[in-house]
Amino acid sequence: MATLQERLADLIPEWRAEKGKVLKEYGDKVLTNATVAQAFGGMRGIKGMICDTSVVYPDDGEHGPGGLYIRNHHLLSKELEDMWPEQTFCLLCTGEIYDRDHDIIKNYMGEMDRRSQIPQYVYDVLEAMPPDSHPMCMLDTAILVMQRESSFKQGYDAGMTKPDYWLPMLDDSMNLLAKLPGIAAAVYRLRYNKGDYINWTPGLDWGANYANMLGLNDPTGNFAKLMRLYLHFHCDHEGGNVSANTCHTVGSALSDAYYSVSAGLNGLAGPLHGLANQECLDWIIQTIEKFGGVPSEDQVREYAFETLRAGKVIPGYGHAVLRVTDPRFTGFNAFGRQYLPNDPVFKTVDNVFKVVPKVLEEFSAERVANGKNPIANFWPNVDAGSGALLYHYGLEEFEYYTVLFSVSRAMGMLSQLVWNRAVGTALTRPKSVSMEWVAKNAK
Ligand code: NMX
Ligand code: MLT
Repeated sequence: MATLQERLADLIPEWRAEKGKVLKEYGDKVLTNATVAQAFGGMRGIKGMICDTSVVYPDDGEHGPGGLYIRNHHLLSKELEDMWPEQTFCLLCTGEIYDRDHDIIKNYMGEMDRRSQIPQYVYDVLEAMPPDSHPMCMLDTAILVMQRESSFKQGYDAGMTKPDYWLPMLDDSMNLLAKLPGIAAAVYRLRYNKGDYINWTPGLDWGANYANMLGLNDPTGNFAKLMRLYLHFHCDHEGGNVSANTCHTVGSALSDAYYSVSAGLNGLAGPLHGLANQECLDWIIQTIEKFGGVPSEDQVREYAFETLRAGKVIPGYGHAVLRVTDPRFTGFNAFGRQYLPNDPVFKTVDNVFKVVPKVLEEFSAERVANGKNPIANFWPNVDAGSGALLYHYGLEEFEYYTVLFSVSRAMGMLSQLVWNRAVGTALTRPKSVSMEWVAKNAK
């Protein structure tokens, strides 16, 4: 039976040859010129790393619609419709789409069953944490504590050579992915007093297994459907976002998958990155509470300005790269329209979408008139709508939402780590300069 590892073993020599060719032909070409403003501005727009798993196009253009392309397929393209996360991970790793009955997927699902057992010490550590710990802190701690399991670390200590680095990285990736839904579900059940942990069900897919282990009532199976979609949509967003970039940097020091992914997820836990999904739903619910029901467009406008004038951001809007509506938002909206069109929280998200881009545009003009930066993007990002869907199915603990994002994003970070080990990416170490250096030399 063909396995993901065997397929990668065929593909990796081609990637290495391609890297050699690209370096030989274009090695001395300039990718980007960086300005002082960009160095102060979070390196926005600086092209300084290579990532093949996915690309984000800011706008619509020759490539097609703007947004996320997983291995050259637009997120909302026909080929990626109804994709299960198992297929997503294999696509991220290989660039190939396999049907669910393909040997590689069947074998991968068997590996998930085989590796899904969570060590008892992980539960012990989680249970010893203060009961008000943030679910993200619990998840990241659980991942870090499993570092002792790392095959990469063992191989490295045993003298493994560079061309083989990708093999234990893949092994660590599969071990971590198999355990993550169970750990994340345990965090939920422990943190919110939901009763006993629920075990992994062999033969059930990754998304449905996670849904099942959370333990919410799902008579229609639509929550499991949402979880598959959610895990597929959040999987990767090229290499430069805070979590992927952090994971990449930590991994570049040959730190193993446990250190690297845990580090990346600590970045995802920030409110300007993945934590925005909890903040978004909080904002939507506040709007409903303030106006005593689904707010009208005028009421949304009023509350949006109130938020902005209080010096806060509108969570779920704006993006560091995108300049169009995030296709992940569009995809979640389509799910909402199909399965919960009359849900008041979903309806509010829809009203917010009708109003907030215009509000941000007006507010941006005010900012500019007051000598501040414009807001670069007025459109919703991935976090603007997903919470309403989770809330509908009874997952009402907002603080937990970034954990769901994390379980998915681990696929992107791990596939990037495997790719980096396969092609032998170098230690990350950009050069910094001081303000004094700028003042002396920028002239
Ligand atoms: N509401 C209010 N102000 C905003 C918003 C927003 N939604 N988006 C950007 N701005 C402000 C931003 O704070 C900055 O102000 P200042 O110069 O005073 O610091 C100014 O506009 C320029 O920022 P941009 O160049 O438009 O955006 P940047 O690339 O720096 O940041 C985000 C991108 C996503 C961090 C920013 O749009 C934001 O804070 N959005 C709200 C939080 C959010 O939704 N984060 C989730 C991102 C997706 N994810 O899941 O990771
Ligand atoms: C992501 O999915 O990582 C976010 O949209 C943030 C980003 O791409 O910078």
